[in-house]
Amino acid sequence: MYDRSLVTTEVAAPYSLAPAEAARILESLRRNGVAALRGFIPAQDAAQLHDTAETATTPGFIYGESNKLSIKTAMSEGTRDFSHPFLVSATAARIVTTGALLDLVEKFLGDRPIIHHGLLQRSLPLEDPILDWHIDCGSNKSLNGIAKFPDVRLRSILYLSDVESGGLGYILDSASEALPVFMPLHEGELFPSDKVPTDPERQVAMNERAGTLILFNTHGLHRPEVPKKERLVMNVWFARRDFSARLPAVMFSLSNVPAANRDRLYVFDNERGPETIHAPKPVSSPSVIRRLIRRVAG
Ligand SMILES: O=C(O)CCC(=O)C(=O)O
Repeated sequence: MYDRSLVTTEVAAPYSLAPAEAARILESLRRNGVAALRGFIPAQDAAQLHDTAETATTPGFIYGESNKLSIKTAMSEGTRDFSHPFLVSATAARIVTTGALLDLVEKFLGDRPIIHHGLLQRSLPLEDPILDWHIDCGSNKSLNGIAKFPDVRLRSILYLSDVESGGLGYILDSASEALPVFMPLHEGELFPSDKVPTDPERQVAMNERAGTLILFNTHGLHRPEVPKKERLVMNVWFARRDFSARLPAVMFSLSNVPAANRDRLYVFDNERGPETIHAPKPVSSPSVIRRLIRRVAG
């Protein structure tokens, strides 16, 4: 049974959770499927990550050219995404290797967590919603096609700007009823509106200040509410080690992980091994073809 009063916890000291705080957050995750941790990330760290996220989600941004990498910002309707927060930000790497957070995630998942996916995301102001109530059962589509995976995962959204509109919308205690409805839907089919619980007491819109870390069970019904202003966040999906889909390796820089957190490096070890490599199809360069044509013609 849901309990709205448990959803928000004021965390007394950043990056740590007193036993009573951890117990309350876990209870909210178990009963409501969602919890907001106010003050878990100090304002100055949220501000630093905000600036990195702003740069990395600027159209045209490319990371790693000096190393012949070219990781680009991905554009979609209403959002700009950069998929490698732990390569570009020591704050991002510190957050996901923090013991208090990982202990909590482990208790919820029942297994040592691995990172399934991470994302710095800028949401643009909108007039109308672009995403309605749904649950996350997905994986990396280029590795797994359209398959849905029922594995339990916990997602975190860290607000990097103050969110006064367009926060995460969540329906409390909806995971166990939503999963069996969502799984058989065809690709692209929307969650049936007559199956969305209507009790307003079960619906929360998480408009919170920068530095608030929201955790939620991905099987609970959720949607982004319509943002009136730009919103910057970091999204991270945590899975159990036995997650059933193929996963892309999680890229991080060791120099971004504080020495004191290195016993938690397992969070990057998603144990699927690297993506299989394929030799490129042979291509003839246009200049070679032009030279051949010139030789034959001339
Ligand atoms: O960003 C949000 O507040 C929620 C986004 C969402 O529903 C999704 O990406 O699945």
